[in-house]
Amino acid sequence: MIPVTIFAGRTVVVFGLGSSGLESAKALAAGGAKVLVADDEPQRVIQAAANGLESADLHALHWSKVAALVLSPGVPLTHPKPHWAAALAREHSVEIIGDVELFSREREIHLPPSPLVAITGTNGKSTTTALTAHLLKSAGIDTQMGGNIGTPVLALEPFAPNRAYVIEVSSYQVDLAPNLRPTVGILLNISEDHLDRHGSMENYAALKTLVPAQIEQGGTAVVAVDDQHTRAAADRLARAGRNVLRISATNVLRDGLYADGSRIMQAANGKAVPIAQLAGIGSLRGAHNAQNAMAAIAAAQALGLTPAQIQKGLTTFPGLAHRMEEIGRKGSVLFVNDSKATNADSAARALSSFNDIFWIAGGKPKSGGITSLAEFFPKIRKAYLIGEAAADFARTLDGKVPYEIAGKLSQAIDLAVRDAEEAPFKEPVILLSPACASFDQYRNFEVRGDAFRELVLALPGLQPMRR
Ligand code: UMA
Ligand code: ADP
Repeated sequence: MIPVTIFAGRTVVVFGLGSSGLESAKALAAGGAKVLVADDEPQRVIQAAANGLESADLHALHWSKVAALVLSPGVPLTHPKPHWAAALAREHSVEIIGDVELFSREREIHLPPSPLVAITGTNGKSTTTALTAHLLKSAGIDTQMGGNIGTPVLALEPFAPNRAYVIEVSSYQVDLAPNLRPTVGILLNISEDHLDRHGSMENYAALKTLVPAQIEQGGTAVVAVDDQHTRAAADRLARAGRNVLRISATNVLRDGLYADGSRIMQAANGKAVPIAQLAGIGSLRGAHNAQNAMAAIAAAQALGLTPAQIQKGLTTFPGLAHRMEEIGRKGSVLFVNDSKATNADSAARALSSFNDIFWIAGGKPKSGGITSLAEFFPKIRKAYLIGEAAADFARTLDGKVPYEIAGKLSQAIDLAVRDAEEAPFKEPVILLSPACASFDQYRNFEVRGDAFRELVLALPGLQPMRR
């Protein structure tokens, strides 16, 4: 845990007692603050009390004695309307911050500050965070990884000389972290998401842009310029004098990193040299992963890794579960778990990354269905449809792609194995990339992906992938 000392001797209210709130409360108490906690769920408050935390009725509180309100990222700050606890703090001019802000302020008083890589974007945050941490670790750097990816930042090991931190930050967390000053601030991409919480696309894009904008002196702002929002952001940051490193998975750049097939090129003044190779790295297939890989490479370079160290790290990256996760092979058939693809946009990434696909799709449908995926239909040898969306998906595929209504995942796998094993292709791929939420049959996408993995691993003759 990182004890938070900056509020020592003062009163801080922590609202929201999930993983990040509980950790904030403990870290503040360990650093000498008087901590009061609250949550809309009485059960959470009872649990916190059992952990020795003192609760408070925020309506009856002497707010003039409160130094800060630490809000959990899931609690609405501004939209659709400010949460009542945030409104109360504002009424009394008490600052509202999050756990990432506590982390950042604490980091700044431990000199010299530990290197910090902060990663945001609409998609690819977790993959880039895990890959960056993996590159640093495999080069022997003492590395801590956390944030939105799962481990609350204050649960990480305390600051120490030469200990590097790689954190994933969501837009909710950025909104509560006005002093995030990373050594490397990465912005991957911006597309429409979470507008209910930020009010407008402008607000959302502006928040995301704060991550590269707030780099510390001498730091590097890494921006993938593959969409209009991030391109505009990179130009603005460069005009404001930030040290911007552009990366692109889709275009040749004069300066920065870009992908040429599976080679990563480093360009300066229009001259480019290859600096890394993604060919044959199963966990980094696809243009989207080239974007993630370049961002991680840029961070690793900024932190002093050599090209050889970077290549070694890329080659050994196991990838994240449920995101184009290679489970194993049965003969020539490759099994891939992409359960995280809960919408058509995400499924498109996987469909674009493979050929000769035996596609397992369906679940709880999302609006728009799979009509947007038509460009990939020629690569799909057959589809196996599961869950509530099956009938709708069948209508879209009718006459274009052979399909069977499989109902359940186990049935879909059996049918797909039967077909793929008989198919004449070099590497048939049985791909679970549902383009649907999981809630009709599973608790969440992780449980769905775990079920797929277990069913596949139980197939006779299956060679599991080494991870
Ligand atoms: N709560 C209230 N009132 C509310 C809302 C929430 O009292 O109006 C309380 C709940 O009762 C609960 C607590 O707040 O006790 C939950 O807080 P939280 O939702 O902020 O969740 P944490 O457990 O603290 O997890 C948070 C992140 N959650 C969100 O941003 C929603 C986790 O990201 C993150 O991994 C964790 O901190 C550690 O940093 C999750 C996420 O879904 C994975 N993120 C979103 C995403 O990726 O799209 C942004
Ligand atoms: P996040 O943490 O931002 O949700 P993940 O790394 O968990 O992102 O990836 C989630 C899904 O987003 C992947 O399964 C893939 O479909 C898609 N994805 C991953 N990286 C990118 C990227 N750079 N651009 C667009 N989509 C991506």
